[in-house]
Amino acid sequence: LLPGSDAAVVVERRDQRVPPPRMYQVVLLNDDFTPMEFVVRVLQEFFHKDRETATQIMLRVHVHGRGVCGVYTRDVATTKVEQVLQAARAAGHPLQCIAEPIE
Ligand code: TYC
Repeated sequence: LLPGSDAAVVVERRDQRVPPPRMYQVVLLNDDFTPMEFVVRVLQEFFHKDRETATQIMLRVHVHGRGVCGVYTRDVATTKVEQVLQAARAAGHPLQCIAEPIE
């Protein structure tokens, strides 16, 4: 402020809370051709599951048709899907993986 000025500085207090980001679950889909061992390794490498957990998820997909690998923000979920599809393609497997918003 200039000396002698009567102007007041008004700082509005704004609500700085932001809503939590929308979360996406990455889902593996079953098929008849991708080897079980390949799926277990994908779950270990890209979703940081230990071997036992990875095996449980793989078997859930095998039996029920689909299974959740993890829940992430949109960009991370999209990247995981791309990594899985790229690895599957490179190995010649038809493994499918999708990201879907939760809630
Ligand atoms: N159904 C496959 C088989 O019998 C195994 C499999 C599990 C494939 C999970 C895909 O996402 C999957 N070899």
